[in-house]
Amino acid sequence: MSDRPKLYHCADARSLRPLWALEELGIAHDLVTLPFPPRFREREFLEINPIGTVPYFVHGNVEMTESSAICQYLVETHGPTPLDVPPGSPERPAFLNWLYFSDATLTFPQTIVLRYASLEPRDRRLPQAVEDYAKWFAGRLRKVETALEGRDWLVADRFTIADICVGYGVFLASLLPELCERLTPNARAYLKRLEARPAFQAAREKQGEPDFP
Ligand SMILES: N[C@@H](CCC(=O)N[C@@H](CS)C(=O)NCC(=O)O)C(=O)O
Repeated sequence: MSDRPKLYHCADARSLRPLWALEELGIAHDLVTLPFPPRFREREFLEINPIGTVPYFVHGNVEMTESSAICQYLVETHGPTPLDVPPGSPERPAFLNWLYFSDATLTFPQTIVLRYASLEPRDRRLPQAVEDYAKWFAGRLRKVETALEGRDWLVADRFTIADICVGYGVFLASLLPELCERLTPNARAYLKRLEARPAFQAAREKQGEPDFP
């Protein structure tokens, strides 16, 4: 495939997962950073991605909209790499579970908190939803906290895209006061290790100024 991958992104949104993976893998790419939410603030984007979400990823005739799936695609197309845990590895089921867990289970309650604590106009904010889903997030974070007991990374004793995908959720929590206060000790130490990675720093530098929360 000859085309450079192209990633549509909003600063610090879930598209940070594939942007960070691109940086970790050293893949030359084109980055388009949009204002958040692009559905309202960049109407033409709907002609490119009708659901209006980021990430939106294009590579030749490949089009993808799921942040964790794009990370998986990148390691599979640009590997072999230690960031992957390939089929046949004993840790593969746990690895896949973290990839799916990252968005469907961990980030889902975070989006409710973000939306009803700060994105909606003041008269549409829902403190009860914020409190309930912050608690829900904390319950789900317990799985991460336990997995990191005595370990630096989630699976296979090394940094993988599972850490990018789940680690993004921990990073996002640190940006939201209602969730930051619920971050537990192992998760906080994990976040420090993640933020120290040059590829994470490069991704955040390239994306420009965040305009949310
Ligand atoms: N499950 C998708 C969710 C994508 C998604 O909802 N992205 C958010 C950004 S964090 C978005 O674009 N929201 C703006 C909107 O829905 O208008 C993924 O993991 O990438």
